[in-house]
Amino acid sequence: MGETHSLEERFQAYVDAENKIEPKDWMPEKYRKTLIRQISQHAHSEVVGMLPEANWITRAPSLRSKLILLAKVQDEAGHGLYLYSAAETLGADRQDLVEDLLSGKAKYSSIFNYPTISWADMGAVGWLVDGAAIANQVMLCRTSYGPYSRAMVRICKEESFHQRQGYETMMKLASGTPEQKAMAQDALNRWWWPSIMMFGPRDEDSPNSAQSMKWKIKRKSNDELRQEFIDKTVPQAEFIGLTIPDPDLKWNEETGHYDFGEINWDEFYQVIKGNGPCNKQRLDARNKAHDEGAWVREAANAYAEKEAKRRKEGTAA
Ligand code: FAQ
Repeated sequence: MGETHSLEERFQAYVDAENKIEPKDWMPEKYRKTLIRQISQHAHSEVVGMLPEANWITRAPSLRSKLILLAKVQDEAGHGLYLYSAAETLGADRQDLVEDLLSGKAKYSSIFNYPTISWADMGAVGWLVDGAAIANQVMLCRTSYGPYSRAMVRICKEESFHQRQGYETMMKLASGTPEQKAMAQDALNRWWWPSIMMFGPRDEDSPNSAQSMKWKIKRKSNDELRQEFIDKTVPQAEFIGLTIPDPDLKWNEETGHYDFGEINWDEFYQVIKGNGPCNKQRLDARNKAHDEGAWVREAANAYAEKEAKRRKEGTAA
């Protein structure tokens, strides 16, 4: 017991000195579990996050926008793959993680349980959802676990391209016909509150934050990141002539931040419990894709076995 205590102390001192923890380093079991939980939820979010946008690929209004959207959705798949690999370095089995997603046991970001009903939603998702994701992920580039932090560096570069393409779409619509501008405003009205919920519960209601901050898995709290995102996004909305749907939103000279209205936490908890507008649809779509992809996994396994056998025979000869 005494020895475990001193190992934990040494671990904390190592983290405090800004060293990265690598897969083969000793780590407290709870550190490992917390990371597997967070990284796998993040991976699931990237994978489920492809669905709301994939919905618009066939209906993108130009070849240019179709190409961009297709590339963006493909990037999200890549992010999911890096993140599952990062979780594997902690000893997690990818198949177990995927099964937990498909059965509805695992969480993924609340934001992907809202519908994308107009083309302007592609703008709002890129601008707001990727914008919120970047705020969170720039902080995670400095997370204490090496493989996660390195995956985040590349992911952030791609997300910032996504954010810009979303903002460009919103800018175009907002400076278009009155109907287009109304479409952009409607998308902002529907995506604003779910986007600021993405950062998770208020700090005082966040059970994992204190320990994750101590271990430097998280470098900034949920509320700090939410405030950063709001402060950055409000002027962007003003610049393109759109209105944030929050009557309580007001610049506060004293704090140097925007004050904002009350978030509907009941809605947030309903969505993460599985009762959001699209939770069922999203899980059904993932299960269908998984079932329809069975032949690809079988073929890849058969090929790997054949190659291994060939190599073995080659070495024997
Ligand atoms: N949705 O104690 P905390 C993207 C859960 S970006 C669902 O504060 P923590 C890119 C939380 O897991 C989106 N559940 O938790 C993209 C915990 O549940 P548990 C993904 C949420 O971990 C863009 C409970 O509530 N980004 O995919 C949410 O310290 C466009 C208590 O919360 C990441 O995952 C939520 N919004 O802080 C893709 C970033 N918030 O496990 C496609 C990495 C909280 O105890 C298109 N994750 N919960 O049962 C993180 O930074 C953290 O996990 C937080 C939550 C900040 C999300």
